[in-house]
Amino acid sequence: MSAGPGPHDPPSAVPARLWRGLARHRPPGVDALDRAWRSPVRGPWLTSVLGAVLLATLPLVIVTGLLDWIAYGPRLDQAFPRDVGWLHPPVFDWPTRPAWLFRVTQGLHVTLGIVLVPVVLGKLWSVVPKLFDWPPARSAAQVLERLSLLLLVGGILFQTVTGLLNIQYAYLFGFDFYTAHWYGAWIFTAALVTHVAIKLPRLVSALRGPGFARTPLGRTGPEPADPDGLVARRPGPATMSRRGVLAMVGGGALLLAAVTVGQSVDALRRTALLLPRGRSIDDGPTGFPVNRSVAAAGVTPEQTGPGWRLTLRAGSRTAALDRARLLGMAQHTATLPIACVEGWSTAQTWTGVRLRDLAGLVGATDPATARVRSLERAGLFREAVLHGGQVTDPDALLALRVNGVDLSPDHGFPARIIVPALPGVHCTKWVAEIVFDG
Ligand SMILES: Nc1nc2c(c(=O)[nH]1)N[C@H]1C(S)=C(S)[C@@H](COP(=O)(O)O)O[C@H]1N2
Ligand SMILES: [Mo]
Repeated sequence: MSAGPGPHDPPSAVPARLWRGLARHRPPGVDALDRAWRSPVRGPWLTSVLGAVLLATLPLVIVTGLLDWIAYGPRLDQAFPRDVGWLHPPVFDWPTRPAWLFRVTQGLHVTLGIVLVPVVLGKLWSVVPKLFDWPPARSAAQVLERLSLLLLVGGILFQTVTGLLNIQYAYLFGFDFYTAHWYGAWIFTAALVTHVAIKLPRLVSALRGPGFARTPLGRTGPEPADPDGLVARRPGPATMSRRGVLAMVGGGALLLAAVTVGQSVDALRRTALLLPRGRSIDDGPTGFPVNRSVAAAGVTPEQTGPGWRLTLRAGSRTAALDRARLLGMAQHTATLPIACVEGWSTAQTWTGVRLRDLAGLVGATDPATARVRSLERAGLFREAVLHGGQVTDPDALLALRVNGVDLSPDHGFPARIIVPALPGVHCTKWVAEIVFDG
């Protein structure tokens, strides 16, 4: 155990008289909270068990979040946010293999972010009296630590709330989600690294010490007073054992997992109760989730009717193809996922023309990029850029059919992009034009 002063002793850095004065003049609310927070299960062990779970899982949420940003294509100037200066992970061209890569990274990011909510809340509950510690400052180091805690707690709440609202398409906040979530992630990560650096030794020693995983309610009592002051000053009787608390937190996490994994696992789609898109879909060949319907996109039947042409360009060469001409070209079939950054994904079997064959039609044998334009003329989905590898992959398609039938209007008829491991947002529907560069 650490030598230094205990949590309720006067610290050496503060003049003794000032300290006594502060300690005497406790704000009324603080005393009331002290009396309210008497649970004897609070202490180093419970906090460390929950902390260890978060230490093992939160890095995965952070890394998959950063990977999602890379998948959007910062090199193609289409990652959100766009201008991040030097503050970004190493950037690379997002690969097309394995085809399920983005499905897994974004699925883990969103699903873990949801499933960990009870663990985060449990962890906050276990330390909440510390947030109202009085006197508020003992030493410069402690002030810094409390500031980092503010960023840590504020950071995880902010990231969780903005993330949850985003996947429900509830833009209740007046700022750009991507920018806020991006900078929030860095602030949270910095605070987390600081916190772990400070607390890791405590976590290890608490987990090495006596365990409470088997202690029943009848024998549940407080741990001895600890240097961090996690143990209640005046503990009351136990109403729940520590293993009961862990079972409640774990049960909550499992329950959330059970109603969430269906958004990424086709066979379990009906169990995805939290999914804002695509549970109320039919069983037909095109009855999989729709991100935005043709009506919502403002694309009209006239635009997609017999008069529709696909325009191809490379330098000064152009070609215009109708759907019959495209169907007359070599057709290729591949089972590939659509993986939306908002969390859901689904694998379907697509048939259409290889993008590299289309590039060849206008003499672009090894294009550096392809700019895909939609009939939708305004907004985010007007244009998406693919890098060379995403054009030349043998499964990179301009899909005309799905699961053996023509694309439905909502899924992008007459033609849409589908490329292995490409984020759903770039699988442009209602394609009008493809420009090959370089
Ligand atoms: N033109 C256009 N293409 C689009 C979209 C859109 O709104 N407009 N949504 C994108 C997003 S975010 C996703 S996840 C996929 C969803 O494809 P689906 O609606 O066929 O399932 O289409 C992508 N292509
Ligand atoms: Mo999406």
